[in-house]
Amino acid sequence: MQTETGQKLSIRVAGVGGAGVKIAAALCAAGCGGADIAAVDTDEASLRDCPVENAACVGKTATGGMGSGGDPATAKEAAISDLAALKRIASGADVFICVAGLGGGTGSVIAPILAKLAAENGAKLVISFSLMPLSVEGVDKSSLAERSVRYMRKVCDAAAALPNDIILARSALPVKAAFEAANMYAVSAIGEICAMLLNRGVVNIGIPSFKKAFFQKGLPTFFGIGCGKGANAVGDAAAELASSPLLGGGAAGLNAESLMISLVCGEDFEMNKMQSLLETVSQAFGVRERICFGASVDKSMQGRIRVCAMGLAGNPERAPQAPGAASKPPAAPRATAELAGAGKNPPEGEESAASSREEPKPKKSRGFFSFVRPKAKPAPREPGAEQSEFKFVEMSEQRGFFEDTPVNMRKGEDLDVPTFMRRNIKINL
Ligand SMILES: Nc1nc2c(ncn2[C@@H]2O[C@H](COP(=O)(O)OP(=O)(O)OP(=O)(O)O)[C@@H](O)[C@H]2O)c(=O)[nH]1
Ligand SMILES: [Mg+2]
Repeated sequence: MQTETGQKLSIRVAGVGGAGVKIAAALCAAGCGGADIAAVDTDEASLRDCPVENAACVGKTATGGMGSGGDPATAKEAAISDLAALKRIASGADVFICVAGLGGGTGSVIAPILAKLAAENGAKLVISFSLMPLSVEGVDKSSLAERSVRYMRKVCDAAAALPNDIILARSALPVKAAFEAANMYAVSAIGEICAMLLNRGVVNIGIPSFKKAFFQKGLPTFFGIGCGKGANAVGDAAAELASSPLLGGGAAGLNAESLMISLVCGEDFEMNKMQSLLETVSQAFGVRERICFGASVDKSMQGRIRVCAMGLAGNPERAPQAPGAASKPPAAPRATAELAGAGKNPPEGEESAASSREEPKPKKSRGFFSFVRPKAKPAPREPGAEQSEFKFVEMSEQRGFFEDTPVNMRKGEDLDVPTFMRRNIKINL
């Protein structure tokens, strides 16, 4: 595919932090044809094991080359000290795709910084894929991850959050294999986006169509996948997609505002079935406009189809992580035509028992990415002293490090303000 100026479209995928670097290595191994892969970390050892040539270890002075140790303030210091290296990675591509596991310091902080730098330095399309931490990893990580993903939504055209909780769904695979299998969701999704944009499909999606589907920044981006085979391939794939746990609770409740459908099918897949698939999927998501569609043929998919849906959710309450929705792990992803051709299909996901987990208690916001270190404990209260109602600081004063982003307003409500504050809900304990 070419840009408006007739130049070949360039795509760079940057893996950031431990998980991101592993995904970059997997993309490299799979051959994400035509896209240029880069890796960024604060941990030298993680990059040493990675075959990606375009790699940058940033912030050695701040971290000693040993990672941020889960500390966003250290990761921010690392980013600031090596801004030129980050700018180099973020510049020079028409499409910039950033992928990271969130919850640690490096991915949560440096991935959004890279996305912002890319948007400011000529990328026409900026997309992010974030793997959200397991809820058992604790509220600190999930709260940092959610702030990071909210920031991504503001700077990226599309910012998808793939919840490890749901993907891994108490998998019985060995830990390394389970993480690798989870990484293949990101590899698969990125591979398909690259295939669509780089003109290797039957029906291709260019940057303008992509932008039409992702017409507004700030809304949650959803991503789901469904597979089908045999006579009822269309019905099965559409049903699996519509109930994909990756969507965090079914297609209908998303109130989707837009939809990008990507189909990979065998050479035998018929036109009328393709039309029926499009109808069924767009009905399931309740979208009639802002739909874009891409399709590619993969010889190894004879009799089978795989359909991915990505779009903007109109329902702001649909969190990127939906604990409890993980009754069943999502359909195992298959790599793109090229990835599959390279024999790099991911391992099959396995069934697991329903897992009901306690939702972590939401943490009080300390402002968006402000990285304020916890204050010393307050002096004990005088016996009998009355406890007054805690007054939250105005949200406009809480935007912290990324305060330069526009306020995320929708239907008169600032979506960065937690619902209970926006709607003045008081919780009686
Ligand atoms: N799916 C998947 N998730 C991972 C993997 N490794 C880590 N994670 C998740 O990603 C989160 C962040 O981990 P890392 O990527 O190692 O953290 P980092 O960005 O390197 O941050 P620091 O090491 O703290 O500087 C973790 O809390 C895990 O939930 C992986 O290989 N696959
Ligand atoms: Mg790390």
